[in-house]
Amino acid sequence: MSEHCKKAYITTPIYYVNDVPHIGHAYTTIIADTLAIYSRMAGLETFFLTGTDEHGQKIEQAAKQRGKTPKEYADEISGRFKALWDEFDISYDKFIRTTDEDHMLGVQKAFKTMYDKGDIYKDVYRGHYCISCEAFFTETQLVDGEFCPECGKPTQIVEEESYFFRLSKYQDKLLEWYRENEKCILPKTRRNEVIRFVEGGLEDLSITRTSFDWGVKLPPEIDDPKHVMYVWLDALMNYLTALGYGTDEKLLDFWPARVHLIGKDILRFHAVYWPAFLMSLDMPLPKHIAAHGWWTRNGEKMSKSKGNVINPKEVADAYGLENFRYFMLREVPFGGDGDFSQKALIDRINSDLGNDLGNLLNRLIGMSGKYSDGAVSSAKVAELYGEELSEVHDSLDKLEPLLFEMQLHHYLEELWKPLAIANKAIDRYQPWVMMKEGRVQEAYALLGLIANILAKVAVMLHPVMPKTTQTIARALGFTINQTAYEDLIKRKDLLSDFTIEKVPPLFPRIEDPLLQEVAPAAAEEKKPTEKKSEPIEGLITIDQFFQTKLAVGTVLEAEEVPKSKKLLRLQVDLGEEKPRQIVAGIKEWYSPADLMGTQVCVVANLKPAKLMGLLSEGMLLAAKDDEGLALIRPEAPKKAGTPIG
Ligand code: ME8
Repeated sequence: MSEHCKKAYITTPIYYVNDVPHIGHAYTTIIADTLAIYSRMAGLETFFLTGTDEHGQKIEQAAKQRGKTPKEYADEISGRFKALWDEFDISYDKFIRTTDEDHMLGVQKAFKTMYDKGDIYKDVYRGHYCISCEAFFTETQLVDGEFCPECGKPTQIVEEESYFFRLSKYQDKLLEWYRENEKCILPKTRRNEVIRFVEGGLEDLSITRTSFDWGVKLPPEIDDPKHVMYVWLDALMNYLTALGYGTDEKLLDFWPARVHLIGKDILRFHAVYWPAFLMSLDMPLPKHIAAHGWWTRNGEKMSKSKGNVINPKEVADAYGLENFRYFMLREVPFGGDGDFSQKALIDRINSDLGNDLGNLLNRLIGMSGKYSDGAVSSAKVAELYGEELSEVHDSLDKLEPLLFEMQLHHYLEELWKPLAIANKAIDRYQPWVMMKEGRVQEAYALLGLIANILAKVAVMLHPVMPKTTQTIARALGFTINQTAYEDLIKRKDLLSDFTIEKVPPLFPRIEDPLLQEVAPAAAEEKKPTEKKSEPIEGLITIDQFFQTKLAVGTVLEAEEVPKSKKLLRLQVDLGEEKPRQIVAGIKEWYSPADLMGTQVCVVANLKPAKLMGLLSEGMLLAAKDDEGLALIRPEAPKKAGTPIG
């Protein structure tokens, strides 16, 4: 980071309120949070913005489907995003909503400024519009002449009066910006992609709609009440209105943004439209637009219909929020796609965090307790272990640029080198031998080296794992803050002498997946591990229980099995592609009409079996006593396929 840049304005996309937060949203937000914590620690004046995008036809429709007004609906979902970020301790400075009054005023001011400049004109638009992506496509971009190239849904032909932004006017200026600023779009491969797109020619952009209502109106001076603003103009402007643009401009000196963090899905909007709008407004351009890749689950795209969307809270609750943060940032090279699997997460926790970091601290606590009653000193560290120390500092020096160029996986990889140096030093110098041979000073200095390495690593890991690293720091007698960063990292000072505080192991080993898998592709992970726990007096472990996959099913069809006194044949929806056929011995107690449309509980991973020549792909849960049999059903209706457990 260059010295003259004392401010850091960091943003996430503002998330649409048509969906509840999932791992993808958490990923972007956690990266931004990491950068923000680092910036503050490094003494930069930092402003971290996140929020929700609440206008547009998509939201209007989603609200209608639920019998709510768009605002009621937006309040609810926006609240869920905010609540999750609060629960995740995300250190945002502002949570913006595009329904905020001052945001809407700011957007109107921008529209008027561009209009007065001659960059906006009125015409008629005819095009193929995808409601889901809120984007127009040309005939040639469509798939099979009809479907959206981004999401695959059918597009509509829309012909309407519209205001246009002269995007074409900015083509050359944009190309100049990309070419002169090698790092304006990260990773660099994405920049090449954008350059190719813009070189292909830019058409003017339709920036108002008359076909729906739920959006920011045009400025009163333009007086054209049937138009509302295109949701992307409204949304992108949030980065400026959050700083008070057009209303109370006190914070506007945070502009330009140091980095807009986004997913690769919205690169075109951020790397083409947004800088063009800014040029039209005569505002400086952001320093970086950084686009990360896509998360899939066990190799599959996540989707609501597959029921394999990862709920970040569930993962954080099971595995620990900070372990999850570390995993996401370490697992995938920024810009590349990442696959979430519990196996990969467990490996990272056990190996990187448990073995490399946690054990090192445990070893230090153990050895210093034994050799010196917990007293640790930095005296003689530089003298006796200067080579190790300088290698450690070399690694630490490389970190900051990696962080600000979004190479977070490299950052963490590099940060693990000092830990390897520390672990290697213990194995090589064997302090227990030193103690035996009476080389006490050397052994103490070695412990001092280990403590200093742990302290420095903790400081640089702090943005990724804020609380865990404070616990490490506490054990080592200091607190992580700007002073510690200046002293231990910038000035390469060593720790003051301290007495180590014992802390419980930070990363207990995890043997088996802690969450039940929903996707069948997860079979791989469910393989029993080598180390199986023995049943104690008929008890089973939670993992053994979860080997039985129970789910709520909806009975779509029911009929008697000819010639059978006992059996009914059911078609049961378990939220999968096809309903399951289940043949159940319940005819004595239920007629087909009793069952149609009702819900049942199903053992869903039972080996299929044939009953009277019919394949049965599951078993219903029921309770039977002297008075007869009763099916077990959910107390309130649940979506077909909802796991039980
Ligand atoms: O696009 N993997 O909002 P959005 C990784 N409102 N990241 C993912 C992801 C996945 N599977 N799914 C979503 C919008 N994301 C607009 C933005 S900004 C002015 C307006 C993340 O709710 C990723 O950051 O669809 C992506 O860019 C963002 O969520 C899209 O969120």
